[in-house]
Amino acid sequence: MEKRFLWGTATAAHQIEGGNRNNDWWEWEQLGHIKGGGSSDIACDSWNRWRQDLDLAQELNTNAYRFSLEWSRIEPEEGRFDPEAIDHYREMLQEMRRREMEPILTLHHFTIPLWLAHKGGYEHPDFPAYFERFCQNVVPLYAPYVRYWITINEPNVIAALGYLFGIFPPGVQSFSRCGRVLKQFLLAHARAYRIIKNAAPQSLVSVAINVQNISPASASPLDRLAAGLVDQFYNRGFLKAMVDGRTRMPFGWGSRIPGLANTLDYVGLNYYSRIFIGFRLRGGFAEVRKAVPRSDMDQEIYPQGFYQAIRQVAAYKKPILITESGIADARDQYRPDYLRQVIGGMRQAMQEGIPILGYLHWSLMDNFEWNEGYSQKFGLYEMDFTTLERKPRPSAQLFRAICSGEH
Ligand code: IFM
Repeated sequence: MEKRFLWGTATAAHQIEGGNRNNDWWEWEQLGHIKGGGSSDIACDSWNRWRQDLDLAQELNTNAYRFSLEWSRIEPEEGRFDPEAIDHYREMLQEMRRREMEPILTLHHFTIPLWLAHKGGYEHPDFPAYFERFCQNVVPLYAPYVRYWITINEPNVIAALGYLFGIFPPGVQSFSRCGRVLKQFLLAHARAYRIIKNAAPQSLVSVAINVQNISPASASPLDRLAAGLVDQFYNRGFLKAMVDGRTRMPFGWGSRIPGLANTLDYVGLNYYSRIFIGFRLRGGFAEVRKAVPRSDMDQEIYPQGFYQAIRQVAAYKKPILITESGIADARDQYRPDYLRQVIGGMRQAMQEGIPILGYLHWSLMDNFEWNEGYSQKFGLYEMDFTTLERKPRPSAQLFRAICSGEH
């Protein structure tokens, strides 16, 4: 078990690297799905500036950094693996080790190579095998440097936004297809888990699950029922399946997935906000909007829910790593208080004996926020997307003080 508490920031390749036109998101951007017409073309140019970004992370006095591999750079064509891209990420890992920063490596964060997207993407029957092949080609090379692995970032978000609400690629709106994709992620995770454990038996593997605080819109039994079901489907089902190896609604009816049981070494927890759910005759449930304080991204500012989210995932009796938490707040009006409150909630949970390995703030700097483009600013560093200058927000100082034990 890690001795030092991990304090860090989190990023994802497609959101910061720039200069890559080879994945499904790039194509989605070209189709005009992004707010403000934005594209990931340059993003933060971190493909070239990653050393400078590690400097920024170190200036916060962090000792960990979470980032992701861009599959479409590493395997730009089916079955062809690019040695330069592979070396690029290895160099990053080596540099982090030199700086005594713990890398937390995400193998898949929202994007797939175009060749795979054009074949049917996550729904292709061989998606788990394609992911396995990708992992086989990178995991043994990176294993000497990595202890904490995340196979898939927010499988529940990709399934919900891409296959139920249709606002992420491929823009599908179908409950059954959403369920099928979740099952594909479980199959893919199980395969990746084995590869990682074979290469590095001591390493710890998880997904990063997005946990929303889901509350009933009213005290009515039907609203409670609807909220409970959404909570099960969205927050709980995937992790439970990783523990007992069985499918459940919405991705099955109890069948066993080979190799899946006990593939949750720790819980990677991403927390942002709360939603209210009400019962509806048509569709079963709907989000109910209440008059609550909201971030720039229209999410309720609800740091109080963080403690509850930790309590919820503590039920799996595994160590917890906070793999993301943050707020879209261009003017840095609410972030300092948000930070103080989530760290307070985390400390309370730790005092109660819940094992927490670390806290990784989303995000190091403003970046390409998927369908929201550059309109949402999650960064501790403010980014000028014209000059690519990075400037610390006041919250960066606060986070530095927290990481230094001064708060
Ligand atoms: O930017 C995203 C990230 O890619 C996944 N989790 C939520 C973040 C903020 O919306």
